[in-house]
Amino acid sequence: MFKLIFKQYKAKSSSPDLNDVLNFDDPLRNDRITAHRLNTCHEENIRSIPGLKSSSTWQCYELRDHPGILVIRNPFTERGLRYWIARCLRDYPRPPNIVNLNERLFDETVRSDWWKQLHRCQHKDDFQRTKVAMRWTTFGYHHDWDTKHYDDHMHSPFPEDLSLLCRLFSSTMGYEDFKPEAAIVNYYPVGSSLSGHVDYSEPNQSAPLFSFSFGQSAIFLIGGRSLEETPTALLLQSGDVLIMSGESRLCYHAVPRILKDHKTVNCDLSKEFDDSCGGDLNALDMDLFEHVGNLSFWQPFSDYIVDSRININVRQVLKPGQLLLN
Ligand SMILES: O=C(O)CCC(=O)C(=O)O
Repeated sequence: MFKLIFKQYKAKSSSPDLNDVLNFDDPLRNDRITAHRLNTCHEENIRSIPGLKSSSTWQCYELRDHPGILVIRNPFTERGLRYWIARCLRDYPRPPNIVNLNERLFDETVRSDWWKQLHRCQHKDDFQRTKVAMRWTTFGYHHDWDTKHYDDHMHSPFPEDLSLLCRLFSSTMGYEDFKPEAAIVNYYPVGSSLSGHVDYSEPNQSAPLFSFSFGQSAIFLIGGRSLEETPTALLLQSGDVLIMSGESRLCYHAVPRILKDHKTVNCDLSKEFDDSCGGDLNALDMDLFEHVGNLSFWQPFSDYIVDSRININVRQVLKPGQLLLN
């Protein structure tokens, strides 16, 4: 059943039927979604990270048929969204992080600074080829796509800003001990997809998985422990935070379709008040946080997400008390 529904949403010939896709903009009209209470005593911590709206405005939902699947509908300010998009495009795909770019197709200059070299492309075709070639970057423990194992020797530092963001969300969800140890940033040009899979490479399979969506929206399928079970389709929009926890942590999931429906906000935010600016200014790259408010700086990032989605997928790898993998 999972594969059939995946194919239906992926089919390029038709525009997808969104009638059965759960939309968190109109959640409580649907009896498959319930409101989920957050641990709001963390407001002070939330204010410590610039780019997040006050937690009193956050809307969190749980899926009735998939206990443990939680969605926080975009808790980011416009500047916050821009910051994370820029981090994913400009900074995260650089060494020592690993990227998918094939060494037979791209030389070292592109593989080590894709975003910079992309904007040096002289020809439109070259630009497009280089743009859509970037599909993932990994950091922390690097996922080995062949063996599906992590290795103590395949590890790069986990960025402090993303670590703080994840620890904030995990404590808000009641997972005080969550440790962000591995991340995959997935880049999805419109027309691409990710087929059904279960994330079982982590020795720690009881810690939740945090997934942040930016740019264009996606249809996300969440199924059960077997491919026989009928999945539920959700609409993930820019800024949404999806948490796979509890019994849903080891369920099949997929992204059959990227929709081109998200309009980017291109006003100049440089003079605008960001309600979270009082935060701990060392937590983020504050130069970048400042610069994304400037229209000419923001424009290339905005152009990228006009036809692309970015997903940051963060996992804990080690079990509590475990120091090494091998
Ligand atoms: O893009 C997404 O929303 C999901 C990504 C995912 O499932 C993965 O990286 O394992």
